[in-house]
Amino acid sequence: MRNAGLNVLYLSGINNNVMKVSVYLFLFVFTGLNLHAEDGHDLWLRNKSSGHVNVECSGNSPTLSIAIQELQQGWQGADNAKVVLIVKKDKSIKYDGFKISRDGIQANTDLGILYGVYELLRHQQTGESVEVMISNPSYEVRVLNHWDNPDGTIERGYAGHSIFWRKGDSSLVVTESDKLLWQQYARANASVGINGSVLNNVNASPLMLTKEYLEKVKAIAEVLRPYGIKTYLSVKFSSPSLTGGLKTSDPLDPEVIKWWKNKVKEIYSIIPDFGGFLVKASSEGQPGPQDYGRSHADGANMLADALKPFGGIVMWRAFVYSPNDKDRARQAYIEFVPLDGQFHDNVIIQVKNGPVDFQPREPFSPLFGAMKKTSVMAELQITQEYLGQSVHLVFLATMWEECLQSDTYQEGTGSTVARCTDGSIYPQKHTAIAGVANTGLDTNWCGHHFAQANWYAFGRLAWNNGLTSEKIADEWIKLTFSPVTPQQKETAGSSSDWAEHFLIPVKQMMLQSREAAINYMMPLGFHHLFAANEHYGPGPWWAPKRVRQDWTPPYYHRADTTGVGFDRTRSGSDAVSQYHEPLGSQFNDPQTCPEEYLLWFHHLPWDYKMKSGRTLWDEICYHYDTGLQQVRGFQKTWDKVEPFVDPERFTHVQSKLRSQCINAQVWKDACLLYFQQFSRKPIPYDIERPVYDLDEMIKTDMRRL
Ligand code: GCV
Repeated sequence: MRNAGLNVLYLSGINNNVMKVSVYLFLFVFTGLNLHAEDGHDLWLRNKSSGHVNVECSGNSPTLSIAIQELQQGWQGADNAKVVLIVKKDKSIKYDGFKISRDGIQANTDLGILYGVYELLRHQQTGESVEVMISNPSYEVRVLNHWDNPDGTIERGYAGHSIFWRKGDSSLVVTESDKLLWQQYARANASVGINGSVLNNVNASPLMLTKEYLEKVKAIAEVLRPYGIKTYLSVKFSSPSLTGGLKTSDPLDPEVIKWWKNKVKEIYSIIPDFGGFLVKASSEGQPGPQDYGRSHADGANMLADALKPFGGIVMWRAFVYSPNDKDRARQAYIEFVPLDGQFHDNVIIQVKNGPVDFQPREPFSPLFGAMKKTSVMAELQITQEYLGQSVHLVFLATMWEECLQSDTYQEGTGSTVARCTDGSIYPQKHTAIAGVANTGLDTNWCGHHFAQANWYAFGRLAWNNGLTSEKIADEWIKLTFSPVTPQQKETAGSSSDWAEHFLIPVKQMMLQSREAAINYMMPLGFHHLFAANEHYGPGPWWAPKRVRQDWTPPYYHRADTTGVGFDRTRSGSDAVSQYHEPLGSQFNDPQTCPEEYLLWFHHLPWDYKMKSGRTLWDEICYHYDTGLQQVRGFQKTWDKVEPFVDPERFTHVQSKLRSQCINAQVWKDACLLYFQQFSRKPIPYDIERPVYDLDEMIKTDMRRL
């Protein structure tokens, strides 16, 4: 159901340009309901050609054929123009980069040509002038991590089941519709420069390495290959003993080494361009080298050596923590920094952006820049596990930009996370970046139309880690929502009308959306306040006895009547000392610690004076309320742009925003009422009162167990 009071609402929005609005209203009433419906399946690739293009290409390959076809299908330049595609070595072009000149596109590889074509079309379709340019990717490997299980479920997936795997008798059958979907998936990835897919969950099933599953991987790889997407697999470290019939999976055991070598050989015999392995080992109960008294380096190097002759890599995750240390946030650094220099050159250590776990806001992981003789890559989470899943509209590019542009100071000012991982500072043999995918079988792929923007943003940042979120949002909105049919164009009016009434407000909403989520979920450095294991709703009280303490919110917020926050200062857990100066000292002192990280690093009294002059308690209250008000603002923004959006996508997003608003209210009420028990202070009287009852909320969450 669309907004029943639309006409009234829309009219009430008129201030100065009555005529223009009347025209919109007229068009909306008489044509708006017939706006071409869109289900979102075409993603940001909806634009069709508006004229003819003559393509000249000397080479011949499946990838070049796609490049030619894309140009013909999406061309929006001068009618009958000529474009020359040339594969020719040029030292200024790196990896699969490309050069766009007046005549056409040049690259070292066929894939570079395809990327150049997508760039050219993107410029045309977003109205950006096409200039002579060289574009090189920031990272060699730009990979999606799918947490997909062999039975088709997806860990932390919110957009339906896996596009690769399913359960039942037909689980390993490959149909024509499977292939079509994989091809559409590959095309979307290639269009933003993604060049790898890890096809299964890091909590890996050993099944994946069996002959039957490898045959399916082969079928997937064949569809992905022309688009330049390499396939990778997550592997279970104990596979030799689980499926190989060996007594051990000790990485130094000769039989184990031989088993992996043979397995790798078998994989390359059927998938010659296989990319390599992703490994979660000795982490959250997964088996690993430490089960045999060996180090992460022993484990990673053994696999790397097996892959080396074939050019494969190992992405070894640093997501490790045990309940025994006093602070989960310190542990990856403690385990990995002493191993710096011991990893073989085809191992890349994959580090989550923050030291805990993809929270709405974390400082960057101190591992970035600290491992100077090891390739290190960032792992970002595209799927919104901790950010409202596929219900909340949260544009994540701002979060990733914040992380990538954070200065680690490891090699002086300007040693940003981006530069510490892309080879500009350290001589890494391989450079890479990973994003945990948010795709599934939902028609719109991501569960929420705006979640597509996060997939898009990951690809764009992986290609160019210096892009701003503003630029990415701008491109995505234009590609995803610009009017394409004559009817839509008529409704939208001139491009400046469309920009004023659609592009600008929607972009603003996207750019504010992550800060809004932080405000209503976990402002001022709060983290992990989630109820139960679902990681959706609030549960600052949630601490069942049977659950490990470091999986419960009180471990992180430490609220009591004296104050709130995790003391990670030098007199606390000392996590601050893992940051290079001047950051260590800056974080250590509440006066110099950025307020957005205050409760991450400090336990402070409720009446601690904030920069605004308010007490900490009042500031917390205002942040929660601001977050809720921001979501209400997003609802207004969206309702107002209705004339410019097809009804299908409009109503979908409208309804998601309603749910987001309800959830933001729950977050605000739950956190304020819960923490108020400790602060013993009133919620400032100019703030709207909570509407939910704390006991009820606690009961509901307990029932969800
Ligand atoms: C794949 C968090 C998530 C888990 C995930 C894990 C990881 O703990 O909640 O679902 O497991 O991170 O990244 O390995």
